[in-house]
Amino acid sequence: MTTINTIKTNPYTDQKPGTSGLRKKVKVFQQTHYLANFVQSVFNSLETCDGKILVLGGDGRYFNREAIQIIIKLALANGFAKLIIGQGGLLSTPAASHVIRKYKADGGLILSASHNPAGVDEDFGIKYNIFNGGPAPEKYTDAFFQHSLNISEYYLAEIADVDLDNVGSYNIAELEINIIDPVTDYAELMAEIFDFELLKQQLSSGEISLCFDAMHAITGPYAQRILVEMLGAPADSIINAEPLLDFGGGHPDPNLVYAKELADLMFSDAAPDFGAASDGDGDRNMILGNNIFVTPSDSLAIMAANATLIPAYKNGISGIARSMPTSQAPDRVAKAYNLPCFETPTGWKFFGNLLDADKITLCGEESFGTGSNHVREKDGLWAVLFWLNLVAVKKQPVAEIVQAHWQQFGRDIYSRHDYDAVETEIANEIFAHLIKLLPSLPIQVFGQYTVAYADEFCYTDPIDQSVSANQGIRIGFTNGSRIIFRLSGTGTVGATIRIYVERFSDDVSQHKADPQLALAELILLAEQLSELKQRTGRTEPTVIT
Ligand code: G16
Repeated sequence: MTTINTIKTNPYTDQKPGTSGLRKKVKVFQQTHYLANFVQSVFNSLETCDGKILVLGGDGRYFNREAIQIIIKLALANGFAKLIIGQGGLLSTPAASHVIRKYKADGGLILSASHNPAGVDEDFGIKYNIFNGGPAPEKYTDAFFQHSLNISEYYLAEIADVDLDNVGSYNIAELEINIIDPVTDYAELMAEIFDFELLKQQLSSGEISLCFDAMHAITGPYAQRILVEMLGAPADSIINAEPLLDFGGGHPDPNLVYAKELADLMFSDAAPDFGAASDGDGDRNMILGNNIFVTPSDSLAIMAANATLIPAYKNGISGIARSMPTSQAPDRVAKAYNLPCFETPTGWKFFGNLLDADKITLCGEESFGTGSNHVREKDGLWAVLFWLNLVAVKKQPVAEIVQAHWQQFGRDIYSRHDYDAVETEIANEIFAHLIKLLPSLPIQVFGQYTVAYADEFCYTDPIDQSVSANQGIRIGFTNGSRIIFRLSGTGTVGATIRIYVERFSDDVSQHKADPQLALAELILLAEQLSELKQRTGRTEPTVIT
C-alpha cells in the first residue's frame, strides 16, 4: 500500500492564472507548498480525479523536472488512474494538446512560462488544459483561483521519484505511468496535414533553403525529427537546436528583437529562402522570407486565403478567428471568400469553443500565434510547415506571396509597442485615465483621423454566451485605423503596457513602407492620449514588433 500523506498548508493569495496559466518567478514557485497548493487547487476544482487520465509535460526549463515529480505524487494521491508523460518531462504545448486529444485524456498540466526567459532567477509557469486539448476557459481558471484562496491541505503519495527518461509503461500502486516519446505523435499528425512528399523533395534538394531558430527551447528535437530526419533538410538548417535549462540565457520570444541572429541572417545577402523561429514551449512562430518579415496578422490572412493548397484544408475552411488586437487583414480575406470571421479577446482559450463547434478552422493572434482545428493550441512548427508547404506549391518566394496578397486585399500596416516592467500603480493610472477619456473621443478629429468609436472590448462567446469584459481599450477611426491599449497577462514583473496600431492602405506605393514611418501619426496620438511617456518617464518602448 502506498502511503498518502495529508499535508497542512496555508493559501497563497497570488495564484490567479493570467492570459495563459500561472506564471511567476522560479523562486516564487519554489516557496514551500506553492506549486502543490496550486496543483491541488486545480484538482479540487475538477469534479473528480478518480480514474482520470492526465497528460504531463513541459518546455524543459529550469524546475521542470522537479515540478513533474511533485505533480506525479499529487496525482497518485488524488486518485488519477493514468499519467501520460513526455520523456524527460518534455512536451511542447501543441504536442501536449494533441496527446490529450489523441489518447482521450481528461486533461493535462503543461509546465511552461512560454516565451519568458528561464533559469533560477527567471520564470516558471503551469497551465491546465481540458479534455479538448485547449487551455482551461475562464470558468475553470476562476475556480482554480477560488480554491487556491481556501486551500488548507493537499495530498502527497510517499513514493520515490519516477524515472522520466525511459519510454515505457508501468504501474506505481494503482497509477499507470506511461512515458512517451514527446515527438512521435506530433510528427505523425504533421505528416497527415501537409504534403510531406513535396516538402521532402524541395527541402532535401535545396530547392527551398531554410533556417529555423529553436532558441535553445523545446522545438529543437521536434524540428530535428521533422525538418531534418523526415523531410531531409540539411542539419545546419536548425540553429540553437539544443534545449537548455535556461534557454541559453536568451529570451525565447520569436520576434525580430529576440531572434536577432535569425533576423540578421534573413536580412543579409546570405539569407536562405525561408526563416522561422519558435518560442520556449513551441506554440509561437515567426515567419520570414529572404529580406522580408511576415507580420503574424498577415500570416493568418495569407494562410486563410491559400488554405485550399494544403492537403488537410483542401476542401476549404469553415471560418476564421483573430484576437481583438490582431490586425483586420484576416477579416478582408473572410469577406472576400464569404467566410465567418470572429473577433475574440487575447488568449488562445477563447478559440476553443469556436473550433469545437466547427465555426472556424484557422485562428491566430498578433502575438506570434497561429493554429487550426488540428489541436487546441497555437502551433509554431505547424505554422512553419504551412508556410513551407505554401512556398513549395506556389514556387514563389515568401516576399512575392506577401506582395501578391497585398495587391489583392490591400495592406494592414501594423505595429505593436511594448513598455515592459512599468510600475503597476502607474500602469493602472494610465488605464484609468484612458477609460475616463473614452466617452469624449467619438467624432473628435486628430489630423487625418476621426474617431468612430472608443470603448473597452467586451466579448460574448457565441457558443456558450459567457461574457468576458475589460479585454482592452479600442479606439477606432472612420478610415478603419485602430489604436488598442492592453495590459499584458503574461508578464511577471510589474505591468507590461501594449499599444497596437494599424492603418489600412490599398495604395501599392505603401507596400514597401516602413510601418514605423507609415504609422508615426497614430503612434504619436496613442502616446499623447495615454500620456504614457509623461506618466512613466520612458522615452521609448522596450520592444517594437
Ligand atoms: C499567451 C496566450 C496567447 C496570447 C498571449 C498574449 O501566449 O497563449 O493566446 O496571445 O499570451 O500575451 P499578453 O497577455 O502578454 O499580451 P503564450 O505564448 O505566452 O502562451
